[in-house]
Order: sequence, then structure tokens, then C-alpha cells
Amino acid sequence: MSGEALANLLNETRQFPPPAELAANANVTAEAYEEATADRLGFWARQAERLAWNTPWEQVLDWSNPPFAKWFVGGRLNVAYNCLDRHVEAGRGDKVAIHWEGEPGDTRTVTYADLHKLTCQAANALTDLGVGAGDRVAIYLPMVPEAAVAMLACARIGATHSVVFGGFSADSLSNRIQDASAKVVITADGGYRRGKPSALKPTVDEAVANCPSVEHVLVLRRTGEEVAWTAKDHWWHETVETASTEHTAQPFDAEHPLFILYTSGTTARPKGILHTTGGYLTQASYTTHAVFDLKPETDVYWCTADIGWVTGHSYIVYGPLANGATQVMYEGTPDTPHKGRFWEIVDRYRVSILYTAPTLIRTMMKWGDEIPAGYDLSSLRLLGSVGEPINPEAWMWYRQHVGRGELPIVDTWWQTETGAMMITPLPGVTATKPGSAMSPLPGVVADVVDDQGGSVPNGGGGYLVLRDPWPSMLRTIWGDDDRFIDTYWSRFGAGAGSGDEWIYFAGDGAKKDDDGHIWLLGRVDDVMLVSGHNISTTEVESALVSHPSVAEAAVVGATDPTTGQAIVAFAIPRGNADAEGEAGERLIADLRTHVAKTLGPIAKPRQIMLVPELPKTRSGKIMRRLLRDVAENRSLGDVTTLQDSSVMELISSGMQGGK
Ligand code: 6R9
Repeated sequence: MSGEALANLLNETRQFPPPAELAANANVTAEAYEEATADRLGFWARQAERLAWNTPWEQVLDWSNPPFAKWFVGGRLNVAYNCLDRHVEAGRGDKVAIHWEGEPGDTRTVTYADLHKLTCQAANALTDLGVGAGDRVAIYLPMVPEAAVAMLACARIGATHSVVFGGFSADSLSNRIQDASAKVVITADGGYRRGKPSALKPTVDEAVANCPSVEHVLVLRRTGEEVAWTAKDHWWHETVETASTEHTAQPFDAEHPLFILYTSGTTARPKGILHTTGGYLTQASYTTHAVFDLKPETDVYWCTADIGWVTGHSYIVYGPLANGATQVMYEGTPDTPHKGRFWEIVDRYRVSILYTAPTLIRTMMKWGDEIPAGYDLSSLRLLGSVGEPINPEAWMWYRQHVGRGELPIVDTWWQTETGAMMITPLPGVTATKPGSAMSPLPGVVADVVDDQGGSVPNGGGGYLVLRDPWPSMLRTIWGDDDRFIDTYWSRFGAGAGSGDEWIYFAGDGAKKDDDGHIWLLGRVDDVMLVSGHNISTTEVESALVSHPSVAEAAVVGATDPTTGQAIVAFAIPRGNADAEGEAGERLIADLRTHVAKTLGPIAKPRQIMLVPELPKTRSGKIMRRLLRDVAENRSLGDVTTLQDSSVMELISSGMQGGK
């Protein structure tokens, strides 16, 4: 990264120590770092003891065949037993596992005993349908408790689940079912989105028509809308809810495949990321305990992600349930029926830990400060962020307007591939800096390297890598070991034919500040090369968002005859900003100057467009590739992963209208 561009985020000097009371009672203290440094594998072995094992492991890590890791070799356990039975057996069956709220306002309170019972029934029903250990089951459901039940029932009988986000098309669903040769699909008639029923079953019918591996389809009734029926279909209420509630969980090998999750595929063919049992649950459980400082007796936790993403897997289902947490699950969108819906939910359930995404925080900024101010958010004690780099101004807004100016924020960096959090503050230990994910967790070894794979000094930038295997790492890409090696291990180190060390390439740009803290700079594919300088999209975006009139920004490099690439920015004005007509022109001029002032003249955008929305993936990440197409006057590439396809029409037509 160029010196000029680095200046901005490195100039971010604000720092916030943990609240004294939290630090004094924190689940994890600074000693954890020392312990893990002294004996990394011993540290992870101690975290694995958080779980109930039927057979103890003989070896913590087998790395004799890199990059194929085996953790807790020889150990056996059942994931569903760890998430449900052991809490019920310990007398906590009446504790609320899920406060569920449907989008239309219907609610359910699901205790650990309820969840256990339903999961046993679903496990029996799946077994009756011929599903056994090692079979694959596709799950295509809205955000209802049965989504967690379906996953846990698979885990209980050793079937490998593949959850597909309910917004994906028949084609995407069909490809994923075929890639995994799923035997059963679990779906619903539909779910509620944006104030109306949104059907799922017709998409499944279309997808399954091309999937000979599928023998049965289990259909949950949620909306009550009419559905077409095929010979493969079974109603959930006639199959699961009539099954026996008795089921004894069998232990599986620590390396038994737990789930496949396809990465969103913004660029290439989706990759089926494979996670296994013991290591995955160990790290999901430990990070929930350590990073959220979760106190299962008193906290009410809410992760706003969808179960179709890895965040929903690790931090709605496996991590929180393994810890016996009480959590909120919400079915719908944040602005239905009004823009205060999220804060109303926090208020109603007295949520104490909130885990959400920068895209949502920036959306809330755009909607205006008065909306969260209208609710009682005093139950909150810890805030989390995941999914994209969080711009310092969005971080400050989150702390100020949601966190009363005093709550700690954990900005957690991780990926579908890493399975669980990797780089994040510890809330009782770390003095946080707005915009930085700070440090690798105890037991995790991350670094920033240059083109040659050499570790960069403090103050330098380059590529984020992970140096040692970690328990919840992906084990391979389903059915494609070569692609696994090629994608993640052949850029640096032994996999690239140099050195003995196997180095995992995360695909993200990053830098170390003068204290050695890590700042994420976005996907390396998005880095711009302007007149020979590498400039990160994240830094220019953060500079734009630091302007009081900008809520959200996306920046791309467009081919330019003189500079190689030129910076083209798309900015969403804040709710209160005057951005029409001449005022808009003035704002654009002002923004260009503002970026040049904060980052240096090299980073001044050639062009800035004021737009009402940005193209995002269904998990809320900005799709810069499409904006690059617009900026370079190309026809748009693949838009199937786009959340709202009308956004691109709006942006393209605005673009023709001038600067
Ligand atoms: C958990 C999840 C992974 C990619 C990752 C990075 C971006 C996630 C981030 C972050 C900066 C954070 N990312 N968390 N960037 N700071 N705290 O989102 O998984 O959907 O696989 O995406 O998301 O670019 O490489 P996944």
C-alpha cells in the first residue's frame, strides 16, 4: 500500500479501553495470550475440554499431511448432544434457548427442552426417510427455529448439512444440491420478507427437478400459502412432529464432516467449504465465550445474520447453543414494518449482546440518529461487527448511538473458510481502535506479508495470512482437494514451492499499524493501482464516510489512459444531507477535496456519483465488481448473487446522466 494512502487509517489515534466492570468480570483475561503463546496446542486442548467427549482424543493436531489437518485425533463426540442434551441433563431444560420473532410480529419462546425434543423428532424422521451418517441434506428455510432444529438433527445422526440461503435462485440451489449429491431437502412453503409471504417451495420444486440424488423433500408450513405437491414431498408437521421424541445421540469421530457451506461466489464457481466436528465446535464454542464474554445465566444475545451464512452457523446455532445461551432470532428485514424494528427488538427482549454487520450499521446511520434514540437500549453491554471492514466513522456511530458512547465493540475478522473468529479484540482486555480488528485470538497466528511472503514490519501493508493450522479451519473444498490447495495454499510458503511452512492465503489486504495491530483493507481483488500506487478501496471509502454528509460509499478502480486505474466512487448521502441538483454538485466537489485532504492528492477520486443504494450480495457485502462494470461502461457481469437487482439499473441510469 502506498505511503500516502496509509496515512489516513494510521492517523486514527482514538483508542477505547475496556469498561472497568467488564474487564474485572471478563470470561477471558490477558493471560490467555500468554498461555497460548507458551503452548498453542495445549491451549486448544484446554478449550476442547469445554465440550463433552465420549472418547478422549489421542493427539491434538495431526499436521503430517499438510494442508490437510486433523484435530483431536481419535476423539468422539456428538455436536447436538453438546448443544442440547447436556444442558437439559444439567437441569437447564426450562431455560429459553430462542426468543423467536417472526416478521409479521408472531412470537415463539423455545426452551432448551423444546429444542431438544424437536431435534430428537427430526432426527428420527430423517432416519426413517433413509438418511444415515455421511449422507448430505440440503436445508433451504427461512429464519425459523426449525432451521436450527434441521441443522442439529443432521448433526445428531451424523448427516452433513448444506444450508442454502433462502434468497438463492432455483439454479443456485440446484447446483449446490448436485455438487453435494444431497439425498433430502428440508424447506418450507415460504417465509416473510418485507411485509409479505415470500415463497420457497416453488424454487425447490424447480431445483429438485434437476437433482436425481434427492429422494425426499421435507416441507415446513410457515406461511400457509398453497403449494404444489410432488411424490417426494412430506409435510414437516406430519413427519417430524409425529415422530418419537426419544433419540439417543451417537458419538462421531472428531473429523466427521459436519457441514458444507458454499461461499457466496461473487467471482467464481461457488466453493463447498467443508467443516468437521470436534475442532469446529471447539473454536465456535470458545470464541462465543471469549469474544462476546457471554454469561449464559444473564445475557440475552442477538446475532442478526441469516442461518444461510457462516455467521448464522457459528454464532446463531453452534457457538451460542454449545454455551447454553439465551438468544433472539428474527425472521425478517430491519425496516419492516418500520425503521426502528431492530431497536424495538433489543428493547423488548432486553438484548445485552448484539452482533451485526457494517452494512446494517451504515444503513442505520443513513436512516438517522433519532431512530435508535427512540428506544430503550440500556440493556446492551457489548456490540459486535462482522462481514466487512467497519469504517472508523461507522464504528464511532455504533458506539455513540447504539452503545451510549461507552460500550466495547468487537470487530471480528473471519471467513466461511476459517469457521470461527480469528482476529478480534477481547472485550475485557483490548483497548480498541475504531476500524481495526486489532489482534489474532489466543491460539491463532496471523501475519501480514509482502508479495514474496515476507512478514512486513509495523507500519507496512500487504496480504493477510494465517501461519498455523487452527481447530475450525476448513478441511477441504468438497470434492476438490486440488482447488483447496490451489486457492488457499499455493500463493506463499510450501504450497508455492518455497520454505517448509504451509501458509494460508486469506485473500484480504491488511496492514499493521505502529503498534502491530491489524487493519483489514478489503479483498485483494479490489485493491486499486493508481499511477503506480496501491490504494485500498477501504481507505478511500472510510475517508468518504468520515464526511458528515456521507452514510455509505463504495470505491472502484476504473481503467484510465493516464493513471492506469482511476478512482471512481459511489456515495450514499446521509438522510439529512442536501444532495439534489446544484447542492449535489457542490457536495461532490467538496467530497473530492475532502478525500484529497485526508489521504493525499493521489487518492482524489476522478469521479464521484451520488447514489441512493449500493449493489450488495445477499449477505450484505458490497459488490465492487459490478460497480467496476458501470465505471468502465461495460455490460454487467453475473448479477445472480445481488440482493436487489433494481439497484444496478438506478446506478447505471444515473451514471449516464454525468458525474
Ligand atoms: C464471517 C464472514 C469473509 C470475508 C473476509 C473479509 C470480510 C469479514 C470482516 C471482514 C474486515 C471484518 N470480512 N469480517 N473484513 N473486517 N471484521 O463474513 O464470512 O462471508 O466468508 O466472508 O469477509 O473480506 O475475507 P464470509
